Amino acid sequence: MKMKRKCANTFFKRLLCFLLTCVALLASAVAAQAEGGAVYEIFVGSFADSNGDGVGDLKGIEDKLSYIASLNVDYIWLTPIHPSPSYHHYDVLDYYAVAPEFGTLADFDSLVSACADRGIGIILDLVVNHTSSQHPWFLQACEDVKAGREDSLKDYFNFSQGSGQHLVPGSQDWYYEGAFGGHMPDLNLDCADVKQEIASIIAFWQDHGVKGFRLDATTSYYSGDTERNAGFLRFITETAKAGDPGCYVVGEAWANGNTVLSLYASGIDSLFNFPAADAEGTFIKAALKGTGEKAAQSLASWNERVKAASPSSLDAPFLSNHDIARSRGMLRSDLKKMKAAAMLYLLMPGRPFIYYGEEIGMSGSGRDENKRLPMLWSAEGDAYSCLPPPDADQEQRLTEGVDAQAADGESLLSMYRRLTALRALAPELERGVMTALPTGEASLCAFTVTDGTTVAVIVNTSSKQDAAIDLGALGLEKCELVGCAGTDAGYIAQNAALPPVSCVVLRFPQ
Ligand SMILES: [Ca+2]
Ligand SMILES: [Ca+2]
Repeated sequence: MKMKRKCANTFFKRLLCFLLTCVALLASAVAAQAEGGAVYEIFVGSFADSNGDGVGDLKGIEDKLSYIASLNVDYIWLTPIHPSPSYHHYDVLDYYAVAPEFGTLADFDSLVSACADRGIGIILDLVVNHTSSQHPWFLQACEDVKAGREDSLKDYFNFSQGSGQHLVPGSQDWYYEGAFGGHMPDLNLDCADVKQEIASIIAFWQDHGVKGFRLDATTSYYSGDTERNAGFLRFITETAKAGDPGCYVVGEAWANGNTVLSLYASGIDSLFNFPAADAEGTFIKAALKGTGEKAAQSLASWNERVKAASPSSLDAPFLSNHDIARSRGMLRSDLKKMKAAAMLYLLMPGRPFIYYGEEIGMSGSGRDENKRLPMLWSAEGDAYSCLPPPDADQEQRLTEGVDAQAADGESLLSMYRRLTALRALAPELERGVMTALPTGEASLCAFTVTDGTTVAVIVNTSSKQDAAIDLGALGLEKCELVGCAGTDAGYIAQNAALPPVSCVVLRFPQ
């Protein structure tokens, strides 16, 4: 379809009028705090090592804040920072402390303060389905259950006599629940004292300036019982918001769409959009095959269901995380397809999550350690480079680190920066209502998002073909240009077509 000349002229005139304004807005948005921005997930031990021991740490993150801020993020999610016997720290020994290899509580306070100066909030990983089997609570509880002590810590965990998942050390017939293995005993979330502990942990870190929590393993709170899981999510969300009404709570429910939607009944702010992530998810499939129109329909339907389940919620789209293979492999190391995937998830309504290293196209698949390889600051080596997690059996295949990509306007990193800056100009994207736009072009992911005002997002997911836009037919001919990426505004105006792997954001007149 070709756009009518009249529409093109109208659009071109408006474009010229607003182009300079947009450039100015873009510059100011980058300098100031981003609004409706993304979250940057950092696997702490693999990001930036400030003291040369090979392990990423809090001081390293603080030293790299200007880099993180260049991605226009509102929050940083830190994987667990607490003392733990494991490199990933998801089995916690002490919820009120910072792991010595990551730094001190003073380092944490310093990081929080430096982030606040840039308008960035810290999200902590709240791992309360289970503790470490070396946690003092569990060690004491095992002694209590063996001794038959009633007024004790034995109610903190789920013990059973005669049969069960894991034998209590030193016992012949007492067992305990550990859904993720014997080293991670499940807490008894019905225990009033455990709930009080969780409330104290939340309050402790809020006192230290934490602005949000990412809840680990929420479908394992009560395995297989979505209603009780939603009930516990409600307890945590209400507790966090009682301490700080602005606290942001996002849950990990690695489950099918219906389960995720059911959990939104808890009133939690966000649940990760697992159905759209990973190799079989909407974003990767659309970027691989160029099926943007189908993606728009499916994502609009998802967002409608999320809003219906909980009107105040916001979707949390992402490509990959520390438990999922790097999207580079799924996208066959094709830079164009990696850019298309970035356009899709970074311009979605809600709050997108960027897993560290995705913005430069890092590799890693197979065992978990490979999904958590050191951030590639520079192929030549960098003072902040970390060692790989122990037992990683893959090397980093990416050869151009942050330094090289920052200097290359055509790099994936430059595209991420452009897209997150563009997102910052469209705050409607955070909480707005999404509606798919029927373009009739299979490669175009086109939709509007309304939150008072309305923006239109159009992404050409094809890596080979231009895609025509009939602005008049879509009711977009009076829209103002907010910005674009992968193309320049003049090209759009004159050809009314989007080149391969490009996107445009427009705003409807008020
Ligand atoms: Ca270190
Ligand atoms: Ca559990």
